[in-house]
Amino acid sequence: MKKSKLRWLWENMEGYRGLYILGIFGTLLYNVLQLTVPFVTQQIIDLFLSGENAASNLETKRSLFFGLIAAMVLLTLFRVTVVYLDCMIYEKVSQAALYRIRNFLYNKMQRQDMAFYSVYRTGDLMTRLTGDLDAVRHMIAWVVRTIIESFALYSATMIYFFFMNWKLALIMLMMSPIIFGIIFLFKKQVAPKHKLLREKMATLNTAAQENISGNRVVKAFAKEEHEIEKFDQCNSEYSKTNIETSFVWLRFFPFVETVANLMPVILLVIGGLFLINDQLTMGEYAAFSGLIWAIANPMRNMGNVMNEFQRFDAASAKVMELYYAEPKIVDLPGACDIEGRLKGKIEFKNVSFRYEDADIPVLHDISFTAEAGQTIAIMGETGCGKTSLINLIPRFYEPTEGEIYIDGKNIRDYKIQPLRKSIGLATQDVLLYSDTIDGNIAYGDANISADDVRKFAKYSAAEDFISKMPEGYDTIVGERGVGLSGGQKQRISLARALAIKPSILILDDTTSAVDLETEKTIQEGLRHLDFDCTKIIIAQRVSTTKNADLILVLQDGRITEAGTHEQLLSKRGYYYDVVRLQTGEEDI
Ligand code: DUT
Ligand code: MG
Repeated sequence: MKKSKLRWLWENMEGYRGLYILGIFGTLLYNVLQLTVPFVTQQIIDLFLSGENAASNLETKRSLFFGLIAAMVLLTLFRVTVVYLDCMIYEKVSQAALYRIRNFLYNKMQRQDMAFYSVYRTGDLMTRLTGDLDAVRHMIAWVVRTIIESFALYSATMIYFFFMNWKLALIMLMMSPIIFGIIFLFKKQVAPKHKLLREKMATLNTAAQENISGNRVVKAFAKEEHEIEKFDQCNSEYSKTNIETSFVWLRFFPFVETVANLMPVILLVIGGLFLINDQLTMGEYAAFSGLIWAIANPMRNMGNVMNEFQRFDAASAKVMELYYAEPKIVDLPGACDIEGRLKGKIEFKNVSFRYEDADIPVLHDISFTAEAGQTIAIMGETGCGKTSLINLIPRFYEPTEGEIYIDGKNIRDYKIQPLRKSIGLATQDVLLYSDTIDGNIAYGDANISADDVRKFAKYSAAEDFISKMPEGYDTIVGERGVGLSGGQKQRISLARALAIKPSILILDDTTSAVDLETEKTIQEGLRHLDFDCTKIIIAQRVSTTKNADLILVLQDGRITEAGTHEQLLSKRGYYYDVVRLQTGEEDI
């Protein structure tokens, strides 16, 4: 993980490194070419304007005079061309690196564990993919370029100055350490500000994102004003931090500016003395004076460069954290593929589970067996650990103790992807994509035919309401299934789980929002599927559970009752009470 940020950037320029180096040479070149005009001007002044033989030179060396002017024009044109091509190179390389990093990050995020998503806020992840990445691009395209530019200009000019008059050049050079000292102090003060600024930006994005996706809740509670205020708070803090960050430079700016502005004054005084004492020609003085900006401007730029560099530093730390994040749940060495279909026998052996951030386990010593093709119902009050239990089967989380076997093999010994592809899961919190209903049902297997889509919709008792919609299966459902009722969404999510013809079907409260009649149709559909599968159904209704081969009652993360409907009734425990409550009968 502790790789230097610049090295990381360099690695991501793969395929474009040669071009980038060419770009850097281009920058060096066009900055050295900045000297052309002053250099030629110096020659012209000394030879043809102010030198001793100026008048006769103009007569005898006329062609040199025009040659110098032509060289000046041509070199200037050449310089402009180099600048133009150079800009294109920086743009191309930075975009290419950005493209690569962005894809890589997205890929990384897709492969993270469920636990990852409970740690990182969506707004923060979005910031990494947008604002932070932009700061990274800016580093490649602008910061590096400006540093090279300043360095090239400054050094070339200094070398030229030394050749013309080393004493005067040395005096000019002595101002530089002062600037470096100031910039160093500035860096120390501004770095933490940029880190803070980056955090504020993520907070702001999180606030906006949560509000957009949660706007229904906001409306339901009429909390618009409150949310606007909350956002305003984040916004003003972001804005305040931005201003503070800019003000840091303002504190140092006067000193840098004073030093930069002193340069022409020093030149005027000391250069003037040199001129009077004949230690400097008029042409040389003009060259010094014409190029003094090439010494002063790089100094002025340093503040800006340092600011942007610190922005890159804060942003790239965030991007790299994601770049090098590794999911904890991965294929074990030697994990095997799944040939053909799984039979679907599931065994839990003394499984306990605790969430990483929690102190106490949510599941204790869970053991049960589901034979291939059986239906297992899980019942229990809210928060007792039902969803946590089923999340262990596709390895969304790993048990802290105990093992889970499918078809007699530890699930850790299967490769994750084929394992998950064998499991059809309809989650408790239904999420549909903004796509057609057909597209949503066929999500797990894009190749299934329209007839099959219809068939699975029938199993899920969704056919009726879908065909009544204006555009049937081509109706586009909004983000998260806007435009559908809760029960309709659940049925589409069930059809989606069925459409991959899974060996194991897991339904997490999937019929909680449908009426009893529809539920009966779904039960009927599930009994007559045209493929074999083991079903694990979490449900609160006795009408769903009573036909199961095995009913598990979960209380506080422990199985307290297990058996068939009849067996559990005769136990007269929790299940018996639930049945009495739901049927309204005093005695069964
Ligand atoms: N829990 C966590 N972290 C999570 C999810 C759940 O700590 O990411 C806790 C909350 C709860 C316990 O685990 O105390 C069991 O949650 P689960 O979602 O498994 O409960 P459930 O039986 O599915 O409840 P419900 O019927 O409300 O869906
Ligand atoms: Mg649940």
